Amino acid sequence: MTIKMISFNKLVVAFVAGLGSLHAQGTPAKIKPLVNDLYTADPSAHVFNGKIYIYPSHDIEADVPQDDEGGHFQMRDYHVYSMDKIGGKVIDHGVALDVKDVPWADKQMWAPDAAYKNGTYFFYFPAKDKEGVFRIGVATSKSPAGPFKAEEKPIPGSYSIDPAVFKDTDGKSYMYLGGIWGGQLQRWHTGNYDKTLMTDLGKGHENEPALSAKVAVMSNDMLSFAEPLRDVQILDENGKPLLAGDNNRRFFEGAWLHKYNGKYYFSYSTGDTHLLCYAEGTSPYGPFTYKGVIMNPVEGWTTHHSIVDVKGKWYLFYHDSELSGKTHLRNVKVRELVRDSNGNIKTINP
Ligand code: FUB
Repeated sequence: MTIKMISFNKLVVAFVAGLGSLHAQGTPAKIKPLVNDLYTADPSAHVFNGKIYIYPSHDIEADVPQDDEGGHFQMRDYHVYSMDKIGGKVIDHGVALDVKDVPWADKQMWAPDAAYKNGTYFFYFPAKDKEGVFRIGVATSKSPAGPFKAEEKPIPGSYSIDPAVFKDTDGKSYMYLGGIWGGQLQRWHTGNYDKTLMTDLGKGHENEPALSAKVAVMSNDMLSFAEPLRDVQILDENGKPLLAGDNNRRFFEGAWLHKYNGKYYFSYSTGDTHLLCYAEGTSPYGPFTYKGVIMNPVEGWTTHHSIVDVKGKWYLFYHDSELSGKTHLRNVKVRELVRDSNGNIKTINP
């Protein structure tokens, strides 16, 4: 697949959002990529000032061979996209942040997220520092579209990947983060960085509790954690922690939190089993009880999602590899999220 670059002056208009039509689950509907002129992945979507903003990774071909550590994901910058409505025109606001403008970062600008507080937009992103350790950075702007200016240092005490910030109805913001294998979460298992832990806890640990995503409430200025990171526990139907060997249900990466009808929904990717799953709880800290699959595997190795309320309807943003057929060159998509009358999310078969 060749990709065609279309650029106008300041704003680059991406192709019209290809939604096909948003049929209810079970009805075959062709969901088209939202952006066709760049490869995009890991879409974190938010509604700011009545507009939908998408904060994705920008996939590139760097000719680095594929490995279990995600060495082939060598992203160097971010673009921000916006739409007036689902199905509307997708506007590319250009480069919002480049690795060369982040003093502490070396490479691999992975899945980002954004938040707003008191007139400032905050852009959170993981990148490897000069020692090859993933940290979470923060950059700020007065516009949701950027460009963003990075802080000199990563967030103190941060590690691993995939930051996702949830603002609760009481105004408190929480950051969820973590990813195993290439995301290095397992290397922090003992509290200190252990380079020898490559993918997860390893053989012989299958019956131990699975590694957990982490969460911390953000400081008032949104630039640091107000407390040490805590485990996000996911329990099974008997109230027992999911086990490391439970690959179809345990957390791998790509955490997201949303609140619906007063309940907290923690959702995530199971990585090597390619599912998007969710668990439900009564506090943003958890514990969360495993509920089910949001989406079955897409084309490609990973998927990574966000869930957002757009004028009372809920949508799932995610990615697959339709445009390239290659696992590291992905494209973002959106489709409606459907629930039953108890709030349970209906499984999507992409
Ligand atoms: O895009 C790089 C990594 O792949 C993300 O950080 C993960 O969530 C996975 O989508």
